[in-house]
This record gives sequence, C-alpha cells and structure tokens, in this order.
Amino acid sequence: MHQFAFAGSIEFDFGTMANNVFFDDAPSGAAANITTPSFDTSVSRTFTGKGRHVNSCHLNRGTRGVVVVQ
Ligand SMILES: [Cu+2]
Repeated sequence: MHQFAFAGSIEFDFGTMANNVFFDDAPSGAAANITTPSFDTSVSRTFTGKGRHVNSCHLNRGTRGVVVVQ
C-alpha cells in the first residue's frame, strides 16, 4: 500500500497487516496522522494543501508513500 495520487480527500485502505500513516515532513495542509495501528479497515483523510505529502509507516521500516495533491 502507500502509493496514492489524489485531489481532495482519500481513503487509506488497510489490508491484513497492521499499518499506521505518519506525515513526517508535515507540509502545510497535510492530513492528520493515522497513529492507531490499523488493519482490515479504511480511514478517510482530507488534505487542504497542494504538493507532495510524503508519508511512512512507523510499524514497518521502509514502508513509504506519497499523496500528491493537485
Ligand atoms: Cu506498515
């Protein structure tokens, strides 16, 4: 997971493995972190700032993604 392109609001779909989502670089307009380890669910987040919102999972080292808000 963790690879997104988007404009507005997005669903983070979690599979069977627990993940969380942290926007470590916290650009202006980034969504709130999803701090709870999540699996078998989806969580909605809204972005208000344009740009590349790099995110990572703090449970699985090396799991990264980017939300592109245009
Ligand atoms: Cu993860």
